[in-house]
Amino acid sequence: MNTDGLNLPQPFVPPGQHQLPPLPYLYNALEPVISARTMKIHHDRHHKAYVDGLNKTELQLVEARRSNNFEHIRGLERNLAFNGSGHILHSIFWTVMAPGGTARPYGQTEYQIIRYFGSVSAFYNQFSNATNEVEGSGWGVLAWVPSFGHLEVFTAENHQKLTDWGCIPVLVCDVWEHAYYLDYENRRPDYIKAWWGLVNWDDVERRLNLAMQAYVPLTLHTMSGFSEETTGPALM
Ligand code: MN3
Repeated sequence: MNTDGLNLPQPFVPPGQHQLPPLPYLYNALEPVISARTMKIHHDRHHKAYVDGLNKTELQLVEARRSNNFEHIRGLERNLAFNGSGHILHSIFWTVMAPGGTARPYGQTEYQIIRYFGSVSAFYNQFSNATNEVEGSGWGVLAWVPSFGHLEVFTAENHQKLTDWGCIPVLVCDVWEHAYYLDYENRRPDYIKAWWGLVNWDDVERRLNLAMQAYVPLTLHTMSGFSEETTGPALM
């Protein structure tokens, strides 16, 4: 499908063509909260491994389709979700942090947080506790849920488990041990508490405004704003 001219925020990525995005700051920019050593290993090795794994899996799936050999499909689908989610969450993770952070949520983010969670502090407390309680390796995630029209806090085990389909992450906190162990050893709560000071709410605000343009309707016939003139044949 030719999507030229639609100004999509993300271009079509052919199978096996994902690239590791560069960090938007120097390795040592987030010190003392996150050390340069942790950032370098985390970005250059861990994130890169997910990009490489995603590309490899997509190319293996190209070959499986070409040869019509789906003997290994179960593992390939698992690797697809694991590595794809790892690539997406890490890419978001780097940009929702900035040296010194920005003070607090504002604008649409603040409005939607208060609207759903009741207060900014109630959201902070849920996010911090949920993220601290992730069993093993995973993430704390603030996501826009288009189907429900509100924000929600999720935890992701590994990268891909325990989410609602269609939700769009706008703020993520990596609590795999590789994200904090060199700096905090096993003190995950201390890392999370310090991590809040790095959150770049400008980026969260931009991500939320983009996410709120998405539609994952529960039922199509109740959607407003879509008419036959714009959608063609009547929706079923
Ligand atoms: Mn990580």
